[in-house]
Amino acid sequence: MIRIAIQSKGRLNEDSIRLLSEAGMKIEESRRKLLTPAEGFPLEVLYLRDDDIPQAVADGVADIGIVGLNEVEERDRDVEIVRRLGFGKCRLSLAIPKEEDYQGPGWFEGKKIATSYPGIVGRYFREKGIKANIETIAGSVEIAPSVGMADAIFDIVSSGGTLVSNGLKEVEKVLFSEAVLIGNRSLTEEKRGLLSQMTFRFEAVERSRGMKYMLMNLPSDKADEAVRILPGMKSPTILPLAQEGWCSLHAAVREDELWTKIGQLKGIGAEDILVLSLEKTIW
Ligand code: PRT
Ligand code: ZN
Repeated sequence: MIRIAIQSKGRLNEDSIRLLSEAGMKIEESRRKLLTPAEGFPLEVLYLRDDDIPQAVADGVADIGIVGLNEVEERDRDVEIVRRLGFGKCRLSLAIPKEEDYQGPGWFEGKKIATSYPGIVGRYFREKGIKANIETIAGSVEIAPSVGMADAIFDIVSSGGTLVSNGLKEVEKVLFSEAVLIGNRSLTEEKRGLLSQMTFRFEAVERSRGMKYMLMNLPSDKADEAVRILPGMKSPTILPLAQEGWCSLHAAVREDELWTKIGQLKGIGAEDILVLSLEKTIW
């Protein structure tokens, strides 16, 4: 049995549960307690606030966890970052009132910076040799400059909309973050084995994201050209059809290239093109 800590509610909760479920580890949400067993894998799920997840994993209260890299860096606990998970993407940035003239990080010398991430921004200023006053506040950081609590802020930015609506501009991007899978450093042999089975499944899920499976009929003498258009995982599968001179071609394609590839394949005579969603890709 391995225990994973995930965010109990908030931005990472849904995507964490979806990832587990797509990897064959279903959590019965209706029977949800602080600690809930998953179906389909020897896994139990511990629901915590994201702030507490790095420490829970470092102390072994949970064996592994899913949390923003920003929280891992801020808490500075000794945990292993097993892999990036590709969701919850954001950045931690310094922002100042938009009318200020900004020439570089020297602007922050002697200034007051409001943030919920004093650890990360403190390290940044130390590395740059800048002395700034860091004011730790728990929430609504973005309003601090307009109410006179601070000269600037250091906060999470995603679209940038919150900064704009508070009259601020982003001037330094300090950390790029996303959800990461973290692990305790002294897992037993058994738990290491379970973790590697989990990461194998996560890889398969991630690899299939944004991929489609295509089937089509093609004149057999165009098969070589089609192979050049569709490199696929090794190469496309080509099967003869009952009708003389025709074949069926199967291949996995990246979704962002789908329409270009379809255009090229139609151009060499492909017909009856089917596009299916791809659930898992195991290599
Ligand atoms: O209750 P708990 O402590 O568990 O949750 P929380 O309130 O501390 O965190 P939560 O659920 O808001 O965020 C969890 C994690 O999601 C963060 O630690 C980040 O790793 C990640 N994440 C991704 C974000 C955002 N995007 C995000 N946009 N976290 C917060 N924001 C906020 C940000 O604070 C700011 O107020 O969104 C606003 C900025 O968004 P834009 O789009 O206007 O720039
Ligand atoms: Zn939090």
